[in-house]
Amino acid sequence: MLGGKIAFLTLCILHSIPRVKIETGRSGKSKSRIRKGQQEGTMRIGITCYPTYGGSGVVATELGIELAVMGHEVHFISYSQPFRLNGRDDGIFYHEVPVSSYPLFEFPPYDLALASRMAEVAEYYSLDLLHVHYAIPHSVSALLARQMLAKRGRRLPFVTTLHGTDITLVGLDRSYLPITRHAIEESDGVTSISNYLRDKTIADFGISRPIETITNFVNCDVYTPIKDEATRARCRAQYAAPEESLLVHLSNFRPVKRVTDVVKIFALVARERPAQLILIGDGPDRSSAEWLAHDLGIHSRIHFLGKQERVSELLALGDLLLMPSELESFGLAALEAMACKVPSIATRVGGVPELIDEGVTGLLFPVGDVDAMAAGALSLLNNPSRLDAMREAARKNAQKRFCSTLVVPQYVRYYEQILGQ
Ligand code: GMT
Repeated sequence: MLGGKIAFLTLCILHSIPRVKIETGRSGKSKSRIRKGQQEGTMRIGITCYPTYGGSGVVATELGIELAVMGHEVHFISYSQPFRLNGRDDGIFYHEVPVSSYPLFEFPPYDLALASRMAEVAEYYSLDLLHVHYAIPHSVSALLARQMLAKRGRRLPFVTTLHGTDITLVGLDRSYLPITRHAIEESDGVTSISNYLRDKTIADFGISRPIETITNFVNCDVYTPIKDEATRARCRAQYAAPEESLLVHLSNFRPVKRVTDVVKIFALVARERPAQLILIGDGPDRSSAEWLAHDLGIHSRIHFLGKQERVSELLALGDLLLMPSELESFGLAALEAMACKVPSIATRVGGVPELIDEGVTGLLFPVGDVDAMAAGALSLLNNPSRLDAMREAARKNAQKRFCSTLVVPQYVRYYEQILGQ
């Protein structure tokens, strides 16, 4: 249904596992929400990211939450509170970066305000290091903050994590390339969310320093299939009749996501079998997608849900995720779906083949080949035993390779290595 249907999820709480839970992770450290002062061996980490909708902000926020659960103290420094932070998590602090405008400033210098705030927060809260997500302009601001504190005899190393468009689009703009390359070279540590992005950064920017791949991750307790079939059926019924297939898409609706391809693929699927589509997210291409849905006469079968907080609960309702992106350095949405036992119909681009095991946890196609993607989706939907096998494999792959309990300790070890240098 078009027109910003409000998700029913408050009425349909599926598997309300608290995001921050009490357990012992693989790192062996206590994961208690109750913090009585800082534990020995823990760090004070400043995290900067884009706080709005977007994969890098999601990863940075989830990382901060997981680090805090492990006993580290986490300070988010950004122009607004990251959207997945609810402000109640213990061990997490948020510092807003005020950017004052002045008639002379046609472009208020956020990167400078950020550098100042980073240096202040690092000093006032005795941060051990900064971790910036998305190179531009965060790594440049961190570099300035490090220099400011060095003058005062204080060490403030910083780690830059590359996410994708900071390299593939923005960083390759001639006006940004030299400063981005400089900040990457000068970072105390650099990580990339896939080998694809690591290799591309080294090749396109002529980087000589090592870049460590630490993949994106998912909290496998939050992103989890609905165990109880009756609950799943009840919640699914809000969107699809029992005999209908339910396809899902999750993105920020930027052109790179090719959301109109999602609608075209769905139209071809819906021509062959009863089906519904859930679109989660919002962004510049939403109205073109809505227009196309009307034009193709399938708008009544498409649920535009807009931005949602509890995406795990929606993903878990789907049979398949559609991710026909022009490029994905990783494809976090596909991982989140996988963890919910939902395989993907995706494009064979960037880092996606590192995430999706072709034919096992999803199907991959050339960009723009909507006919092939629709045929691929139908081949699975028409073959329930194959789809079931793929669903099982998707969840297993997420658990085996991408759970936060496996990946977050890699960041911790990386920080320790940087601090020990
Ligand atoms: O393209 C986006 O969705 C935004 C961008 C971001 O940095 O917010 O996403 C990139 O980072 C995500 C998290 O690491 C990855 O999962 C996406 O694949 C990547 N997007 C692209 O490479 C186009």
